[in-house]
Amino acid sequence: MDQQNIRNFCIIAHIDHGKSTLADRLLEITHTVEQRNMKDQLLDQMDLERERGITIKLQPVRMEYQLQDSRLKIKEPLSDLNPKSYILNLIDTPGHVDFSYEVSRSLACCEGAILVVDSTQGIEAQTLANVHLALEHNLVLIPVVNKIDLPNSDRQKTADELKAAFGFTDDEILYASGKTGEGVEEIIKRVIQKVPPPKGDEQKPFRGLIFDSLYDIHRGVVVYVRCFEGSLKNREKIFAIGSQTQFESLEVGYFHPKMEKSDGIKTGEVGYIVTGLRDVSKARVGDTITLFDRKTDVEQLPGYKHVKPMVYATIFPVSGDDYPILRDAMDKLKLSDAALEFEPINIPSIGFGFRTGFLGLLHMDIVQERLTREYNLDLILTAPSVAYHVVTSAGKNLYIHNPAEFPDPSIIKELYEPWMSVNILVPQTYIGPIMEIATQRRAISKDIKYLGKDRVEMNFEMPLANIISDFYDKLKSVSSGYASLNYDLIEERIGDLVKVDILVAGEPVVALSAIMHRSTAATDGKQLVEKLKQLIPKHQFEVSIQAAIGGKIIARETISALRKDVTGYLYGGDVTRKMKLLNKQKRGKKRMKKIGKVDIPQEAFLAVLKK
Ligand SMILES: Nc1nc2c(ncn2[C@@H]2O[C@H](COP(=O)(O)OP(=O)(O)OP(=O)(O)O)[C@@H](O)[C@H]2O)c(=O)[nH]1
Ligand SMILES: [Mg+2]
Repeated sequence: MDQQNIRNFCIIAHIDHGKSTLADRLLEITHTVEQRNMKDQLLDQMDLERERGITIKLQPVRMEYQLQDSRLKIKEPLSDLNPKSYILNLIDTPGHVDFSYEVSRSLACCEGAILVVDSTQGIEAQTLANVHLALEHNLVLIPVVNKIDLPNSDRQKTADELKAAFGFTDDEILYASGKTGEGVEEIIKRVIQKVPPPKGDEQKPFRGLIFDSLYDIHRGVVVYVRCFEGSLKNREKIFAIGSQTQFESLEVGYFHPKMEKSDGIKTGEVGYIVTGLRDVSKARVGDTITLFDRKTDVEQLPGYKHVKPMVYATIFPVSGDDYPILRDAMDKLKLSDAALEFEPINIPSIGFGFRTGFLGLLHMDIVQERLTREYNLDLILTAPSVAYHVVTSAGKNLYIHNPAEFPDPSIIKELYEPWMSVNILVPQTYIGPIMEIATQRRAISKDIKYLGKDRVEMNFEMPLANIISDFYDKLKSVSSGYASLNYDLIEERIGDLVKVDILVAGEPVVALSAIMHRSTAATDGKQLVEKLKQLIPKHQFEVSIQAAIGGKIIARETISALRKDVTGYLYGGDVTRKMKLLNKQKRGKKRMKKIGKVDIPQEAFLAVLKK
């Protein structure tokens, strides 16, 4: 295929605005997937994505499109386009803020992006954030007002917002329904018309960027690549420049969206390479692959900026014997989750685990779920914490990712915490209540901008610790679900923070301790103790729960001893699948870790998050 006839683009939007559904229609129009194999949000291939109805991972697919095919009922002739066959390389991306690293990696492989906005919602926080990302990559944007089939769709208002926020003109904006397919062909034509074909010299040696990867037990590491120069065939000797590793292209192919072998991959194309590598550290996302015997002629591509985790939690196996399985599972999971970071840690009285960095709480939840299902592990996660920076009186810098690592207050000279710039998009009627919940959480209001008629963008600066606790839930409830949120790190700032220790049955449990703002630590500590009382089960003996700041007890509750034997629930009769699932979830909820003499359930570790 002539390079001029290739288009590489992705679909970006706020969560749930209909990216994957629109991708379904593109797959149908281009006959990429046979009708009998079609299902809703086909590109959401992980079980977890399908169950939760959200996209978690980027997903590439290669489509072929015949322009001016009578079947496609193209209305007006496109004089500046050749009536030919086009290769459309699409990448569907997630919309949730926690997965924006997937978006930025996708953007680096594309020349254009379809910007989808749900016309029943209008522009939301990740619409703005993703547009900014796309513009940083110099992508051509094609704005699409989506879900126009819905009775409460307001296309004019949505178009006005697109014009006000990004300066689009009327004739640039397309209208479509991913559900009914209305307007979708126009999108394809616009992509062919507006998105430039990939540049790059076919004669040069192969130069490909790894933008994603996975581990296959039979075939080893499989890397997803965008070829920027040259070409690659099956069974060539290749070289990863960053990791300085030689290997072979055991199989090269395209995504349809299932992986299908081809003769090779050429300049401007997107495909995969089966490497056979077993050591997962040798083919990292962001690395450049070239031909082994041309390795000195090829310069490494810029790759990706390192993403910094937002929150940290420690993952422990419920049974210490599972630690080696967990270690292997984390290594493999990292390959299909490029944002995951971890290092081994040993916490006294709990044992060996991994201090793990996540991009947010949904990311944390997904990682725990994937480790549990894909590797059959029973895990406990400690409460997520942001990273603190301590300068000691001796002038040393300590980075603390876990309240358990907090140093003795007497040696702390300065203590810093991460502050974020926060963007909230909301109808203007909610300005008051949002201002209130934000300022209660130490936010500083910066400005309020109008986007279109009644939608506003509120900008704050706010400590990350206050965002991850319960801010998002509160925001949704005070705005009847209309507010959307995005945030970025600005800097670390000095904070007046203290560590609240939790003692269970007289023993400090470091995994339950929390770092809190001094002004609210006494009330928050008391609340935490009350919640723990509800969450920790009764034992054969009385269990006291105390909160202490610097050795001084600030709150105490007691869980009375168990009186009689409790027999487990028995389910009789016909057990439906649904019931089985419910039981499984119940069992999951009972996951506990024995610390000293006391069994502490998973929810107790997360109690500090809930207000
Ligand atoms: N009526 C109607 N519903 C739609 C349309 N497009 C998507 N939906 C529905 O909107 C919901 C979200 O659709 P998805 O395609 O999963 O949205 P997404 O943007 O891929 O979501 P994430 O990837 O999780 O960010 C689903 O319930 C879809 O059925 C549309 O054009 N019309
Ligand atoms: Mg999706």
